[in-house]
Amino acid sequence: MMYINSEPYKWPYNGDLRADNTALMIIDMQTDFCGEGGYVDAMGYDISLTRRAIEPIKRLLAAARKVEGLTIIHTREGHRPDLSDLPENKRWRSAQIGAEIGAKGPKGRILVRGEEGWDIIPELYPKEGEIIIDKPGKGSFCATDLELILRQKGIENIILTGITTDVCVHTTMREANDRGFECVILEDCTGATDFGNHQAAIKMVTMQGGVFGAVSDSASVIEALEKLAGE
Ligand code: C5J
Repeated sequence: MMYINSEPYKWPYNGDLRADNTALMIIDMQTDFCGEGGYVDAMGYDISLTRRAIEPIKRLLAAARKVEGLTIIHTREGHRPDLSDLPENKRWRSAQIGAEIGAKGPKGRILVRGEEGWDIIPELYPKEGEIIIDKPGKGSFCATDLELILRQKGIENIILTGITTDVCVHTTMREANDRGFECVILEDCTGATDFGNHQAAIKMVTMQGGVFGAVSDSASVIEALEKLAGE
């Protein structure tokens, strides 16, 4: 049995934490969400709030890469260049706030696949063998093959990191929890466009005894990963 220190219960609930039944998910660490000239920057938000997750994820990813058999999954939110998978109300809303998805920005067309701003930041770029899920929405399960991959690999536990806490990370956590996956979100490996929303999103997870799973941090998970790696 192995547990990670977390709130409001020790994670995972059944102590069955193994490399081969666990996935680390790193959600949307793209220039568009945390880089200068990207989507979040264009909307006028303070990107230091999303960039706070970079260093803790970097340390976590280095530890995860040493664990043989652990699944590492990166996601990218974005749309086809012809915008055929962009709902009109999403385009309209982004235009209203001055960062129209599909329009040209300093880092290329905003949230369009293949553009500079859409890609994962160099500090956290996936290595060969790591899975990349390209998704058109907030949740990582919507219109993707994520669930098929997780079931094929026998994944039961998901460690959630990335940005933004209250939007794509939370939506993915809710989708995963409803499907029976045992989730933990790492407070220092996430960030939102508003710090109060980040805190609220983290607190929400802990309600009702852990309604969507548990909350932990990078140090606690790294300790467990080091044990799994036999260090
Ligand atoms: C948003 C995300 N905020 N990755 N996407 O639109 O959270």
